[in-house]
Amino acid sequence: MIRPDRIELRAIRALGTIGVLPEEQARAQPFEVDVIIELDVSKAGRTDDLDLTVNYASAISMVTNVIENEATLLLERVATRIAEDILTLNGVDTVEIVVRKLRPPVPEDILSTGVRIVRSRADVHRRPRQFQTAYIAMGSNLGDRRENLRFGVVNLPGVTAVSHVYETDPVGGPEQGEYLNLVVRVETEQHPFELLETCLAVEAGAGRERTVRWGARTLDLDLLLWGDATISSEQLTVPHPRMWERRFVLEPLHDLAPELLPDDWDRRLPAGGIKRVDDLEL
Ligand code: A4P
Ligand code: MG
Repeated sequence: MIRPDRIELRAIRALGTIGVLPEEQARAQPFEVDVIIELDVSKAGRTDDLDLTVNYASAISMVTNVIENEATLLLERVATRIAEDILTLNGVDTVEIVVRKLRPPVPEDILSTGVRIVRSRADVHRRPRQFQTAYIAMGSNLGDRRENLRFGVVNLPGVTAVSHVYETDPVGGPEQGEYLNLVVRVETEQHPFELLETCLAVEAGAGRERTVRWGARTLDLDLLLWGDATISSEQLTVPHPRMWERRFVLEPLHDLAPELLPDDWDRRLPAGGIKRVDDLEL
């Protein structure tokens, strides 16, 4: 049998607080991870199209996120969590993960301790996945803004509530028109990185072209909150790093989940630049 194609990411390094010894909990230690992904790259090889293969940046972000942000005791758990996240990437059926703790704090002279696991999508999906509540902000200031928002709400899977719609002055970026903004609640089985991919696909469906940062856009989706997870990586930061300073985010979020906002949110933000308009007709 011909061996399957593989993508190999070797020696991804990150610092994490993982381990059962007190000194392992006291300060972050160096880890090294290998990720070997089995997937058919023949189409990407023929077409040079990134959408037909795995974006290394996403896989690397998943690794560093688990190491840096998830407090766990065992390397077995770290390896399993990384495998679960990588298996959510399009086209990935089997993945091998090696997690090494470099220079572990034991009296003996040892270079690394480690765990190697192989998991397939079937292993992970046998366990029922849990639903999480996430909040996503949508904004549009190009084209038919209301229709763009409607497109976003209808095409994003798992939407269970939609805030009022607000017309808002643009914040940051070049001269541009006023936005329509809203926030939706979704009940989702998708992990945060998967949900981000879904958001980017919905933006693309609405004809979004990325030219200028903070520039005008047909439809922008920002993942605000995913359960109470904290993620900080190049690909994804949750909670959304700028949400607490933005009235165009907090006002509609307050419609859906006032308990998630600090008591003084309204006083702390500059007033104005926002007015409620008709709700979406879905
Ligand atoms: N990314 C990281 N974290 C997240 C997250 N939590 N949610 C990464 C979504 N994306 C996240 O985003 C760039 C990359 O950010 C994504 O590919 C993802 O990997 P983008 O949408 O391409 O870029 P952008 O939107 O131009 O930049 P940015 O920094 O996301 O801008 P914001 O914060 O989205 O702000 N004024 C009003 N009144 N209303 C608005 O809706 N929106 C913006 C955009 C500016 N001013 C506005 C409004
Ligand atoms: Mg954005």
